[in-house]
Amino acid sequence: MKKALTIAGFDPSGGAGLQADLKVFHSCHVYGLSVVSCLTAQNTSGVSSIMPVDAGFVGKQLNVILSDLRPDATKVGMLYTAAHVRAVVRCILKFGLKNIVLDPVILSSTGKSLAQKGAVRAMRKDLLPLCTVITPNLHEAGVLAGIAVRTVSDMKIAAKVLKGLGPEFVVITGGHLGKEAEDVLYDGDFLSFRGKRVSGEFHGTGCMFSAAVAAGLAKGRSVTSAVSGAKKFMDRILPDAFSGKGRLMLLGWGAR
Ligand code: PXL
Repeated sequence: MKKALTIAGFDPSGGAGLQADLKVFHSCHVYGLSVVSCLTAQNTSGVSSIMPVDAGFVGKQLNVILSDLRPDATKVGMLYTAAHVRAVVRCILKFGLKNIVLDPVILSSTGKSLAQKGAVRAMRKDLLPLCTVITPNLHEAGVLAGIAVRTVSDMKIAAKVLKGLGPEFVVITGGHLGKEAEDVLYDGDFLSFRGKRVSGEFHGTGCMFSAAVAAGLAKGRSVTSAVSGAKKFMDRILPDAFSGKGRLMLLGWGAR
């Protein structure tokens, strides 16, 4: 059985973070391991409060699980503090983890900060160079690259800057582009993935997309094939979303 690890935040709505990742892993027939970095109090309308887990305890969870089970891929989601980033970096190096997918979570879809400035700096400097693939959205790509990203040509400029920070592949997701929904993959050459644009405001799409990429890598797919598979997975689950009072929620099992 192939295994994937997620390191992410706890979302009681189950639409983002750990629980969303586990649903995707399960749905992709990959066994899910999970390490929690933060507790959040949130619902479909937004994140109300964040309680970071002590970084030493994040390290403890990682050391204990990784000294037993070896993930075939690891997805890194919400890391709130620079100490969280350092704990993850130490374990990636100590255990020689491969197939690292980073969803550089910075802001929630409703605009709450999900990473301190120091965490973003540490991500850029210490975590990006260890990543197989990073999956920022337009806003995250802009913050990490230090430029405004609004169009497909901005995405291409940002992808080059981000690749220069060390990851093997950069995928900038274009779900917020407007009419098109084009994702740009860059590893020195560009590849574009166009998906159907589904109208609506969704919760947890970035989490689920990156978890699906990690599941694909865990199953031995190439990055290009894992990204294209994850895009198809999202196209399948988006139309089945249900609504809370706020954003639309994705089921995550990908079958009607
Ligand atoms: O979608 C970004 C995200 C990631 N992880 C957690 C979250 C959110 C957004 O709310 O709560 C735990």
